[in-house]
Amino acid sequence: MRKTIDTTVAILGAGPSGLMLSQLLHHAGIDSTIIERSSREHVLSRIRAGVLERGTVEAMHEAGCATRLEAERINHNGVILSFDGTRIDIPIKAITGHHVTVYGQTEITRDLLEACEDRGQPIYWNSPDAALGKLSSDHPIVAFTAKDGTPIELHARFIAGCDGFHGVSRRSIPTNEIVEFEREYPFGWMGVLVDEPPIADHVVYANHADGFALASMRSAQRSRYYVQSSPGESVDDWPMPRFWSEFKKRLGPLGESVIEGEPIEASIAPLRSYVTQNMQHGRLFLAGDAAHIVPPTGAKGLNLAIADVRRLARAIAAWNGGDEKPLTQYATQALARVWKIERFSWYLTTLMHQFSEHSSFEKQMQRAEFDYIASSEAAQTMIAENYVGLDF
Ligand code: FAS
Ligand code: PHB
Repeated sequence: MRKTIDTTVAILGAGPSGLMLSQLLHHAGIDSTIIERSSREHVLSRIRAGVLERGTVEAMHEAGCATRLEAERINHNGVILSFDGTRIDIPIKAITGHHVTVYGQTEITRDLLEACEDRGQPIYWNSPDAALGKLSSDHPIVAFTAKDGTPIELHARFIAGCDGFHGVSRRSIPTNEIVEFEREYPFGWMGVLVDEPPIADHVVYANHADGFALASMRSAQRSRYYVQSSPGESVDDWPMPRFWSEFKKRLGPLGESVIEGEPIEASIAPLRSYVTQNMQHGRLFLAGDAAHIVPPTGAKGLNLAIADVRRLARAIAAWNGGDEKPLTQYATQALARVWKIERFSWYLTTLMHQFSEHSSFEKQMQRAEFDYIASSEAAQTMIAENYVGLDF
């Protein structure tokens, strides 16, 4: 027997955007129901982003979830770019007045999830078969099977597609209406998490003739390292001796202080830029990776997702108060900011990686851009104001 449940906002996905949206809506007095494809353990096991913009920290405060963040955060006043061993230290705080915050996405997800569970937020875990319907009506529905096998029909006022790039929400928009833009990069990132101290006080982005490397951290004792990998490679193609050799070489002099540790996590992620213009379709609103993907070079994916749901929560709260205008403006306003951040992520990815299809001229252009940044306050200001986060 199918069970019918009423909710104001049906949220697909218990990742950072879905959980943040539910928490912000709660603070606005609006109920929601979350449907998540995976298990609670799987969601909490994901190791992804590490650098937070000021807007993401503000959102955690608005959500009432910033206690651990404030206790454990690391503030970075700068970022380091390295090119064939030459480094530029960009003083982002001195330039913009803002710093960035190092605090892992895994912790963000945990803090939000615990706050949702503490107040009894309905979350249906292990529910992979959600199907969306009546999106053009005022009462859209989500039909799914709960973990115990009960068929459920969720009757909502809005559906929030926070189910990531491979979710069902964007795919529920008629294909003849979807407008999308995509660039797949000819490389991925092989990442490891090690319990060894970071090699520098700030995040290091390095371009070397043999490929990109990134040195980040999660705490004073835990580091997050990445190297550019080739298409089709898996973690098995990167035994640790190969990883350490490439990582240290690509970092130049900074690589000399690397302490090789046994990884507590290792994974490979493909890189792509993607945007759908359809961040709204009837009563379906897309947010986060469901609507757009950026290469992680600019540390923007998570921060963009949080900015979307911050905007969406405010729009639904305005609707609840009788003002529908913010909702009608959601997609246009969100996309205006998304495209600027897509540009920055593409720019930094293009500058800092080795492209097999690049001619010697394009390689010279990378070197010339790097030398210009080293010598130009204007160029460093562009990078700094994007890195700390554009105005919301
Ligand atoms: P998410 O993908 O995090 O969450 C979507 C949720 O929806 C998941 O829990 C999923 O299980 C669920 N879901 C999917 N389909 C569903 C369905 N049909 N029904 C119900 N639930 C469904 N960003 C950075 O800034 N820096 C990084 O270093 C970085 N590294 C990354 C590495 C990888 C491998 C990936 C995939 C992304 C990385 N990102 C990084 C980007 C990442 O942080 C995302 O921007 C961020 O997780 C976006 O959050 P959400 O929009 O919530 O999507
Ligand atoms: C990370 O710490 O995982 C990280 C930092 C900066 C990036 C991407 C990932 O650009």
